[in-house]
Amino acid sequence: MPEVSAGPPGRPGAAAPAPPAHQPAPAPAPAPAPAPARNPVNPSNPETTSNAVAPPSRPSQPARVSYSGAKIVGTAQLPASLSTVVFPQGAASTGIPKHSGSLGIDGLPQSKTNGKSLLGTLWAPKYDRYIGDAPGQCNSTVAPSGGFPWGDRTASNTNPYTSAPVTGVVRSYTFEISRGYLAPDGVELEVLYVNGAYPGPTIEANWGDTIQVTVTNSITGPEEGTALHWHGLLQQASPFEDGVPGITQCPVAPGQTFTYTFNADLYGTSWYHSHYSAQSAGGVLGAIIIHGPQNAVYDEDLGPVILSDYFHEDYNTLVADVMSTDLSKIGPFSDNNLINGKGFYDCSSMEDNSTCTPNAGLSKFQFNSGESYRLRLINAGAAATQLFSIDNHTLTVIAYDFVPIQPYTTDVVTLGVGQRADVIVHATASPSSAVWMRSIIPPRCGRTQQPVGLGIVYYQNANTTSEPTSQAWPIDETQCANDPLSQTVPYVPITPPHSSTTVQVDLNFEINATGHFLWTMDGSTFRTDYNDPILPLAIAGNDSFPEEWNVYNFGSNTSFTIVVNNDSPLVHPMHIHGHNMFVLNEGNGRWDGSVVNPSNPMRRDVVQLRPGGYMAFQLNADNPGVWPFHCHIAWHVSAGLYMNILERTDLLPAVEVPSSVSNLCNAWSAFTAEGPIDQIDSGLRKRSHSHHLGRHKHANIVRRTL
Ligand SMILES: [Cu+2]
Repeated sequence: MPEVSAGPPGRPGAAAPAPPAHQPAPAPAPAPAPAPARNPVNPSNPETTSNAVAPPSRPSQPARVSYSGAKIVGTAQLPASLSTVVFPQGAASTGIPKHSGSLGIDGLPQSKTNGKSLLGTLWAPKYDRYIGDAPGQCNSTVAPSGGFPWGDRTASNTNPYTSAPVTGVVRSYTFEISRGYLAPDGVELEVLYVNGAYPGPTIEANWGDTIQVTVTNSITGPEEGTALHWHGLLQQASPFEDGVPGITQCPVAPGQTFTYTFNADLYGTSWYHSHYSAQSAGGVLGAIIIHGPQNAVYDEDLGPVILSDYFHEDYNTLVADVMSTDLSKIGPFSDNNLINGKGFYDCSSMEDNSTCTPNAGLSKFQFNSGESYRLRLINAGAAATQLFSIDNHTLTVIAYDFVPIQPYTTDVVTLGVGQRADVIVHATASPSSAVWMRSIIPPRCGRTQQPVGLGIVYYQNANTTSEPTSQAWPIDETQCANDPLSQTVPYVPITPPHSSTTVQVDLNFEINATGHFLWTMDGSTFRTDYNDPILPLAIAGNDSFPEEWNVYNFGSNTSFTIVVNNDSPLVHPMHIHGHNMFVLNEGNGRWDGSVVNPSNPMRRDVVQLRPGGYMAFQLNADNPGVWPFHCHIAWHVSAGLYMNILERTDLLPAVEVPSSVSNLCNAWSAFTAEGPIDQIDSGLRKRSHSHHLGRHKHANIVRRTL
C-alpha cells in the first residue's frame, strides 16, 4: 500500500511550487494557427468528422533522409532471412505445450519465481471500489453517504479531460530499481526489477489523487541509466514528469534518486515501465490501478493480469542483435509467454538445464460460482500482440486503455503492446470447475518460441493443484487488429472539434548505407540525445532541432489530425503520450476520409496499425509539451520508429522546469563523462557503456545458446 498524506503535492528540489493538481485546458488561440514545421496539408474540405469527406491530398514529401543505401521496396529485394521476419508463417497454436505432471503444481516458491510480487498467486491482493472504501460498497453504483473521492462525477456525466477531480491526497511510493535473480518460468536468470519484485509493485490511487514515486537507480554490475514512464496518464501541466529520457528528462544516473509527481488524471488500468532503452523487457514494469466511477457492475476486482512475451536473453544483447547488420537477428523470438510474470518451460529443450525447474508454477485465480469478476488486462510485453481468453467464459469489455466504453461481450480480447482492457467475467461454471486462461501469440502477431501463455482459474471447490481439461475458444489468427471501432464506443461521448491541420506520415523501413535495418516515419529514422532533452529546449524557445529527433512542431494549433500509412508488412502498436487519440478510423489500405462514429469516435492511447494499413487520429492540443508518438514494440523503437509532437509552443514558455529535472542532466552529464558511451540504438531505447558484456550470470548458470 502507498503512503498517504493529505497535504498538497510537493516536489523535492523544485524551485517553483508544484503545479496545481488540475489545470483547465488552455484557451484556444484566437489567431489562425501556423502550420506545423513538417509536411502539413490543409484538407480542401475541412469537415473531417463527416462520412462524406475526401481524404486529405498528399503533400510532396521533402527528401529528409541522409542515408545513401537503396531503399527496400517490396519483398523481392528482401534477404531471405528478412522475408521470414516480415512475413511470419504458420498457424496459431492454442494447445497446451509439452510438459510432465500437473501444471497446477507449483514447482518453485513464489519468492523464487517472482521475488516480492504476489501477483499470480491465490493470495494476491484484491481491490476495493476505491481506497478508503467501506465494507459492502464494492458493488454500489451510487455514491455512498459522504460521496466518492471523486465527488458526484459518474462514468457518464464527466469529461475526464476537462473536469477531473482534485482530491488533495498524495499517494507516495518508493521504488528501487536493481538487478537480481529470479526464475519466472523456471529458468533462473538475472533480471532487472523494482523493489525486488517482478512484476513490480502495483500503484493504486483514486481518480484525482496525486501520485508521487521516488525512484532510486541502484542498477550495478554494470551501471545503467533509467527513467520511468507512467503509461497513459496525461501529465497536463507536468510534461517533465513523463519519464522519457532524451525528451522530457535526462536519465536518472546510477546511484541517483528522482521523485516523479503527477496527477491520477484518468481512471482505470495502466502500467508503468522504464522508457530507457529496452529496460522494460528486462523486467522494469508494474501495474497502475486508478479507481474511478463504474460503468458496469461486478462483485470483485481481481486486479492486474499482465500479459507479456518473455526473453531469456538480456535486453542489451537483444537490442544489439536488433541493431546489428546481421539481418537474421533483427526480429528476436521470445522464449516464453507469461501471465502475471509466471509460466513454465520445457527444460528438456535446453542444452544445459541445470538451473531450469519444470512446471515452475502458473498464475492462479479463484472464482466463486455465480459471482462476477473484474480483470485488468495489460499487454506489458516487448513485441507481441496477445489474444486473451478464458475457456468456456465470455469477457465483457468495459474499458480499453483509460477509456470506459459501452460494455460489449466477446470470447477473445486482442491487445497490442501497451494496450489494456478492463473485462468482467461471470463465473458461470460449477463450483468444482477448473479452466485455462490463455494468452495466445499468433505467428503474424509476434515472434515467439512459445505462443501459448497460460493461467488457471479455479472455482471454490476445485483442487488447486489440478490441471484443467477445458478447450480453447477458436481464435482469428489472420490479423492482429483491435476489435472494430464500430464495436467500441466511449461511455462519455465527446465529439472532436474542427481540425484545422492534417499531417500524413508514412511508416516504412530501410537498410541504410552501413547495412542497418531502420524504421522510418516520413522517411526519417529517430535517434535521440540523452544528454540534451527536447522539452527544456522547447520551453526555452528553441524551434529548430536536429532532423533525427523527428520533431513535428504544431505551433499554436488547437486541434490537428495525423494519418499514419503503414507501408510495412508488420503490425505496429502506435502509442501517444500526453493524450488519448480520437481514433477517426483505421483499417487496411488507405484512409478514404470516413470517420467511424463521428459524433463519438473511440479514444485510446495505443492503436494497432495494421500491416499495409492506416490509422487516422485527431488530437486536442490541450497539453503544452513534447509528446512522443511511437511504436510500442521495443525493437522497433530501438530502430527509430518514433516521432515527437511539439504542442502549443505559444503556451510552453509558461511551463516551469523544476530544478530537480535540470539536476538530472548534471548528474547524467557527470556519469557519461566517466567513460566511453556506445549508443547502439535510437536511445529511446539504449545507451550503455561499451564494455558492457550483457546479462551477468550466476557462477553456476549456463544459459541456453540461442
Ligand atoms: Cu512497430
